Formats: sequence, structure tokens, C-alpha cells
Amino acid sequence: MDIENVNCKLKVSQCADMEISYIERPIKVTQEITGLEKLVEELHRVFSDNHVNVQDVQKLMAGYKSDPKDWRKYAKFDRFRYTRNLVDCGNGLFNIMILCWGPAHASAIHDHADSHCFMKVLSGRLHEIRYDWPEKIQPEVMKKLNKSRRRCCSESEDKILNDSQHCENDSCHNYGGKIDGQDGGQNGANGKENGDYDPQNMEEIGRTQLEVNDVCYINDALGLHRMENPSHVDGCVSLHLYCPPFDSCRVFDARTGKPTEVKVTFWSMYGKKINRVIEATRNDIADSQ
Ligand code: 2CO
Ligand code: FE2
Repeated sequence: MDIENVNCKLKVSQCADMEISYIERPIKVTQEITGLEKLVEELHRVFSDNHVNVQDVQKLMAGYKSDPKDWRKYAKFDRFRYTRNLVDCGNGLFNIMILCWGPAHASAIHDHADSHCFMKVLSGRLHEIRYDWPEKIQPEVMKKLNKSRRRCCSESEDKILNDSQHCENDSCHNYGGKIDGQDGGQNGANGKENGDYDPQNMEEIGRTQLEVNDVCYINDALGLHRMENPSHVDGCVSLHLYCPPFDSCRVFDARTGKPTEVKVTFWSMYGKKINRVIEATRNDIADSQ
């Protein structure tokens, strides 16, 4: 994806001129944002444009210095799993939410439904563990790019290669990523039986420890991830922006890579806890661990 010219109103796979490029680190803060309300206002301004620069959104999020008085009313924890608390629905273009991770709470390995995902730690710490896509499943964005995800054994980073390209390294393993002939790679909820997914299919490709005010970005072209609160004592609060919003995604069995489509819902909206009927179906990403 061309980071300079992403249309955040569209799914990642619908963005024109996609090329994978990596995001500059550390993020340079050019504008200080005073308060969460101001951040939300600035995000509305940025997303009202047709083209949104991923780096600019990250800078905006980095420019806000977390202050619990801004977000306390959204920070509602559950004892058993992380909660998703809606802050703003971005005129239907994006969702901003606060996630609350109790001690040792973690998500399952999941994708981001072909959306852009920005996140920032507001309190505590979060570990992000990234994974390559399971061999048999090709995300929409890769199908669009007509590229396969292949890893070179001597290289620490994924390479995205055209189908006609080959890694120059002789000892390179090709982890495939080609679409399975039968289902066109659209496994989703109709994934194959367990037997078709190999043990140890899920390959870890990176680990990042995120501290307060750190910001990161992921989309399906960059891989899958699982988040965990490494503390067994303290909670963690994080701010997430998804564009476009999504209400379901896929979780992956950590051993086999088998995908399951799950609904993602909210524990609270605009600071108010939502009723128990909806609550019963919430947070399936956490449920499915
Ligand atoms: N994507 C997960 C969710 O929305 C949280 S992990 O950070 O992207 O529940
Ligand atoms: Fe995520």
C-alpha cells in the first residue's frame, strides 16, 4: 500500500496503487494534541478528506499525551476478558474505541477484516505478537495485489513478491501463500476441517512491546496479530481506530491456523454500558481463545 496515498474510506484491498511500505519509526510528533476530544475532532478533520495518509494519522495519535481524566468514563473493565468501548463512530467512516485489558487478558490471533487499524496505549503496557497468514489463507488485499507472501529464511522481515518473482536466496523456504485451488482462498467461516490445517501453521513474525503513548498500525497486508497485557497485576487501556469500521473478523487457531469468523461488538457505547442481550455476544475475539 502506498502509505502516502491511502484512501481510508475504502477497505485496504480497495486502495489504489497498493505497494507495501514500512512505516517510519520512531514516529515524529509534529503537533501536540490537547485532550482526547481534540484528538477525535482532528481525526474527523483528517478523515473528511478522500485521501488519508496513514503516517499522518499515526502522528496525530502520537501527538495526544494520554491523560486518564479524558478517557476514564470509557474505561470499563470486565473480570474475564478485554472489553471494547465505543468512543466515536466517525460519521460511519471510522470507529474510535477504548479497549480495557485486565491483568493477563489477551486476544486471539485475528485479522482486521481488510480495514486499517491504528492503536495507542493509554495506560499500562501491551504486547503485540504478529503472525504470518496461514499457508492456505490469502487475505483479500493479497489477492488484489496478486502477490504471494513468502518468507526468506535468512531475512527477518517478510517480503511481498509478485507471483513471477523469486527470492534470490538459494536456501529460501517458500511458505507459499498461494490460493488453494478449491476454495479460492476464501475460507472464512467456512474454513476447512481441522485436519487440513497443519500443526504449527502459525508463524510468528514479530513482537513489539508498546508502552504508554506508543502508537502502532496494522492491516491485513502486514499480517495477523494477537495482543496481550503482559502484566498479571495491572490493567491496560488502549485507544483503537478502525477504518472502515467492521463488525466481524476472523480469529485463527494458534496451533493449526484454522480460521473462524466472529462478531466483534461493544461492552459500552459513549460511556454507557450496553444491555445484557447484546452483551452476551460481545467480544468473541477474546472468547475464542
Ligand atoms: N483488533 C482487536 C479488536 O478490535 C484488538 S487488537 O488491536 O487491533 O478487538
Ligand atoms: Fe487487532
